[in-house]
Amino acid sequence: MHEKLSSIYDNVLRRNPGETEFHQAVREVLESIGPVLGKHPEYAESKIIERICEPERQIIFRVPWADDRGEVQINRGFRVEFNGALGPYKGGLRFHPSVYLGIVKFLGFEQIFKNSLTGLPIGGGKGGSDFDPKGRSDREVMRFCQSFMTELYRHIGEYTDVPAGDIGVGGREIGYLFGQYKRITNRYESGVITGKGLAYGGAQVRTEATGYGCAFFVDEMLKARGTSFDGRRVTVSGSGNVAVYTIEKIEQLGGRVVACSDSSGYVLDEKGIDLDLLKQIKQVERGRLNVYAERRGHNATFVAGRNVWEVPCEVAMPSATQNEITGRDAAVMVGNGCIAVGEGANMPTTPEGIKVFLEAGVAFGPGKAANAGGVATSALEMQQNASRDSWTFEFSEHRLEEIMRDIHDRCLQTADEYGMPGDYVAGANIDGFRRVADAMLALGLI
Ligand code: NDP
Ligand code: 2IT
Repeated sequence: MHEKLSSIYDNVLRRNPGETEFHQAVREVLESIGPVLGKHPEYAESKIIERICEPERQIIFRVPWADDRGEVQINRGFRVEFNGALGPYKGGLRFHPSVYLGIVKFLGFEQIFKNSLTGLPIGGGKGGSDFDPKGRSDREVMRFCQSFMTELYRHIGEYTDVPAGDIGVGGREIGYLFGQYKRITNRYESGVITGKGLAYGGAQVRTEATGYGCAFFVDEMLKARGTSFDGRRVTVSGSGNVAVYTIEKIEQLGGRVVACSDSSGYVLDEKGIDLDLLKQIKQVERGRLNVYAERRGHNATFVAGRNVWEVPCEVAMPSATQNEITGRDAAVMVGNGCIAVGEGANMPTTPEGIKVFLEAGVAFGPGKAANAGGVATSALEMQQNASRDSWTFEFSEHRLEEIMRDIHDRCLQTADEYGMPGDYVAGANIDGFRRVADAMLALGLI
């Protein structure tokens, strides 16, 4: 790492003790942007990087609620408003027992550069709670969401901060959150949250956008190497929102997805995942993946407690959570003939894993580029809400495809410009950083 950046990184470690995921996300960006400082001394002079590493505002609050037995439960809520140079803070809410400040800050930090890469006017933020929705009734989830919003509402707004979903926060939760916001404020402020249902201000393609966008991004990487998804063997981790629509688009593009997972294990289905069955189990019944294998019969097997990356594949789409591909997993994947990786999840590959992929010449699409289709389509939802319009599915999907192609091309061009051809990690970090840095310079000492 560039000497100046290394001392900035040491300061980040000192100022944010114990927040290992945040450290990892910062390190990855700082390792890429050294060459930019050579070309732009004004960034270092005005301490842009030090400022970017310090969130503009961090909100932590108590979320009390009563479960179905009447017992009082207490969770912790977070919203980190990281950088508002490009637009209102924008980023999802994650409900998962592992959530703490270090996770929210890593996600918020990634979001700054991802949102910048979309080219749309959105700043970076993230939030969530250590609430675990698993096994909770709809009514419990509703009471939790209402209590969460009873504090959060005073910090957000169409022009201030616009949350959306992430792990554990899908259409059901967004509905309850928006309902409570509307009730407290007595405003039908559609643009305050994205991922809304189509019946009340949601946008076509937002549900599908992250997965579809990630498949489009990998399709572009494959095309850049003169090949395609056609006939390729693909594995996907997770079986939530991102995973399901990644599988759907890859099947449409001619690929065959043979495995997907959840935190209990993975399912192997050599004939290709039956998407209707997967959606029924995961989206309607909110069930576990072993049920998929039971109902699919002899075509599929469920492998409990093991890692989906042991299944040989040509293309891998990690779509579950952070640090799910280690250096060892990556080496196994490369050994099995993996030629491309598209990160649907945020930071799913460890630094050691990224190194293995890049050294092996794998086409590696980092999350902040490859999964930007979700937040980009959220920005399109904000645009439709602001103009009280709604676009067709076809038009919205076409916009998403254009945005993903544009991000892909800019990552490649930027990597070329800095003498690192084919390195999408460097391309994404540098291009995302430059736009935020230029806006911050123009806005004075903010
Ligand atoms: P969902 O809650 O819909 O699905 C998450 C999936 O990942 C589930 O299958 C879940 O399994 C699995 N998973 C979650 N945590 C773990 C864990 N600690 N270990 C193993 N498996 C786990 O979330 P999304 O699909 O929305 O999000 C998936 C990833 O994509 C996240 O990294 C998120 O930040 C990222 N992302 C999401 C976007 C969106 O628009 N939703 C946009 C861009 C990125 P189980 O049910 O067993 O826990
Ligand atoms: O990580 C992400 O980009 C998201 N969870 C989506 C954020 C958004 O505001 O749509």
